[in-house]
Amino acid sequence: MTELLLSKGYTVHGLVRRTSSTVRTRLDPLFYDKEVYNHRLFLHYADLNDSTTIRRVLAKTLPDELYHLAGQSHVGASFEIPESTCEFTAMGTLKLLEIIRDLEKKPRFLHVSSSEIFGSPDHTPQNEQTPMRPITPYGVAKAFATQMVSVYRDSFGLFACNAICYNHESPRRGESFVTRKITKAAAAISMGLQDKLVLGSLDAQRDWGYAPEYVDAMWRMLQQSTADDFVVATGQSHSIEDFLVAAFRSISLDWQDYVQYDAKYSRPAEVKRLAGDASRARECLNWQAETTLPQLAQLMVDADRKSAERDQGGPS
Ligand code: GDR
Repeated sequence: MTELLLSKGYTVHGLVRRTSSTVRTRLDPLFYDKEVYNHRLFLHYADLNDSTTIRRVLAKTLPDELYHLAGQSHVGASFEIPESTCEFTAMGTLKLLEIIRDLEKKPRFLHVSSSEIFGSPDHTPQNEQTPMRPITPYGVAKAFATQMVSVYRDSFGLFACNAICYNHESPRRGESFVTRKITKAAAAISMGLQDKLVLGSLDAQRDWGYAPEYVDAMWRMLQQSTADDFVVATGQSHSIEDFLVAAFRSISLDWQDYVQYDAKYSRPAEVKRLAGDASRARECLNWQAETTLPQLAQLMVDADRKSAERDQGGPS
């Protein structure tokens, strides 16, 4: 998101959490770019449960647009830490809406919602009218946040939008999410650095797209004349096995020789099948997903191979 906004000439103020580690690998290329950091990109310490600090940063920086992508985003982990998931993902969003409501100059607000709000829907594909029926603590938190955005838009006139995003992946995906776990393992296996990959249930189907395309949709949403919600998805549902096949095909190996099951990666409740209907985004935003699942798997495996080679001291 930051890179997209910088490429469009924006000045970006990012909020980062204060921890004892200053490592922020995803931001490093921008952080070390002397023409960017502290010129067009500024970072501020803040936390979703620290309203005072966020209020102060917003009052000082007076943003035109606010993109809210923060929160506890691991669905499986939300069963272990439901309270903090709701604290950040649900209440954190409400706190932001409350702060914006009080600002004299109100920024346009984009909340990144999730297909998890649909839980086990009656219909496939889902669209903006599909009822929310979440079945995971994370999904419940996102449903709360999504509905609050709509309440603040209707009741207080905020320019506030929900981007109802289906799974969006890239080489920057966290290593505990299934796509990255697979591509990182495939890369390591192809280089003789790992000999197995342990996963949970392979039953679920997801609509996997490429993250840079999804942030473009988010940006387009805030350029509209009226605020609204949009499903952001490819429309194609694939099984985890499809992703395994694509990732291992790119290194010419058979995934079945390497994958093992461990119940610890299975969830107490599982969203079985999701596919999004992004027709409104196509019509109103002139947006559609381009990258296919095999392309996505290939580019993630390639990036993981390069990174493993760098770690090994080989070519980059
Ligand atoms: P998801 O993504 O829950 O859809 O949420 P994730 O990659 O975690 O899981 C996808 C599916 O894979 C199954 N699975 C495993 N998942 C993980 N993480 N690790 C495993 O070892 C494993 N084995 C099987 C899962 O059970 C699931 O069915 C993502 C997140 O980015 C959310 O924040 C976002 O809102 C939604 O996508 C849209």
